[in-house]
Amino acid sequence: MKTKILVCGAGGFIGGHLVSKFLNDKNKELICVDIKPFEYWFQKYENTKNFCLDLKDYNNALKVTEGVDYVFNFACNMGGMGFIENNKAECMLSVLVNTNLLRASVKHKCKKFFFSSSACVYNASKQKDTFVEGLKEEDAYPADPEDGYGWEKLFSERMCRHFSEDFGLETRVVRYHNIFGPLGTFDGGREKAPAALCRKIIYAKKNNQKIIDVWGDGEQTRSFLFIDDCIDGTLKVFNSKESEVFNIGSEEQVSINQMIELIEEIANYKVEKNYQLNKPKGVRGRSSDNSLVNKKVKWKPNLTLKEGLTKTYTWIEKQINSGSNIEKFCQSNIEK
Ligand code: GDC
Repeated sequence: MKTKILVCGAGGFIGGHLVSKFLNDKNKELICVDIKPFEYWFQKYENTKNFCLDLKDYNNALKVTEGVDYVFNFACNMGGMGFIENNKAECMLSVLVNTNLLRASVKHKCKKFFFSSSACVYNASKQKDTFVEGLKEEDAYPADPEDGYGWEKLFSERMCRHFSEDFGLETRVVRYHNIFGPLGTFDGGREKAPAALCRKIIYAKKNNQKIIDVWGDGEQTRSFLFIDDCIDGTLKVFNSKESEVFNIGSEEQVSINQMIELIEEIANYKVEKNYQLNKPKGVRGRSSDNSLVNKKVKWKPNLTLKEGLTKTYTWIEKQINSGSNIEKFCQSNIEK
């Protein structure tokens, strides 16, 4: 008997990479779901069962979870700061997806449920300075997460915990810290800083421009995790016996200006920066503390930021040069 795995949000960035990782395993049957029409999926494969469905509808959640062993939920309405700061209600509506999937997984007696949470759950007071101490899992409480998106993630984390306690559904939850890499969003409004800044420098170099727009003063700090490390960490947590919430992030904290310098080196092209102080900036400083996940699950990232950015830059440059239209999907779920 093959293991039946459901990947929700399979047309998106992390979901797509997980499906691709599972593809060669002949013992797995893959069911892929995304709200996006198929032509907008970052990765779509012939030998998987693919559904374009809205999981905010409980009947759809029931349909796709039937007979499934493992559920991975990456499905949510999200993006970088430019998206989540301006679409708080849309982001919070993702709670319906996770709620429906949890209920349907209990009903169909699924064996394990994975939920993708975010570093946006962390308490704002711990992120007020640049080059902050890495956030430990316990720093999510007392709760004061990112408005909208972060509250939804924190609530859904707790729902997983209580579904586990009350209904015996085994759950795994991780908090991703700004995941980046090829086959992800780099344009259209949902892109995060690594892809956005690669894109801006690629365009500047192509068009011989000397100046790029940078949101904020460039001194704000973050850590960024390359997608291959993210998938490795996700599977290590999923397959482990540990059921607490873990960070999946990098401890290599840089300022946005420092990340731009790395991209300049990769591009072999120098730019001047037009700092846009009225654009979405998010927290002042954020990074991951991996001690817990390292101790309990034996996971740590392998790639440096520069190695990950090199792969990402090369992929985005190829998309831009080939006129790819991969990133044009930006749908509102609310009928106005
Ligand atoms: O968008 P993001 O990568 O999300 O932005 C990081 C920092 O980079 C922000 O301070 C932003 O102002 C700055 N920045 C400078 N220029 C640009 O052109 C740009 N585009 C973007 N997008 N940012 C720019 C993210 C969430 C995610 C996810 C992760 C978890 O917040 O948006 O949905 O949950 O956190 O770590 P970021 O890191 O603030």
